[in-house]
Amino acid sequence: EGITLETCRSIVNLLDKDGNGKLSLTEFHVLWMKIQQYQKIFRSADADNSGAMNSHEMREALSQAGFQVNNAVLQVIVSRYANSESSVDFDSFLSALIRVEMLFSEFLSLFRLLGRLLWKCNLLQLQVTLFKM
Ligand SMILES: [Ca+2]
Ligand SMILES: [Ca+2]
Repeated sequence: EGITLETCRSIVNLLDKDGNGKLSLTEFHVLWMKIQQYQKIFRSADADNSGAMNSHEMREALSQAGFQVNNAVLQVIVSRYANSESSVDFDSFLSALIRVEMLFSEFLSLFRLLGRLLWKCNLLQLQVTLFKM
């Protein structure tokens, strides 16, 4: 099964840690491991062996990949990536998981940034408090 150009682009965007637009050997290695991992998840979540994910199987796959999503999010993902028979083939599955992973990592880095900001605010607060004493 082939992988579309769009999937390739999202993969490169996600894994290009140094942002040079290319995948180094190390980055490529991460990609390879990821594809194998997702392939394993795809096979194990495909309960009826149809070679595609329905929304129920998709939820199982996402949870195996470590992403707990609610019904609303699941519906959005499935309607975005499913074909006319409401099933998600491997290529779309790969795009979907990579997209979800990107969103989660963006969310995490936002969270970390927020944490650092809060920490700085606390330090400032502490300095102000100490100064007043
Ligand atoms: Ca790179
Ligand atoms: Ca299936």
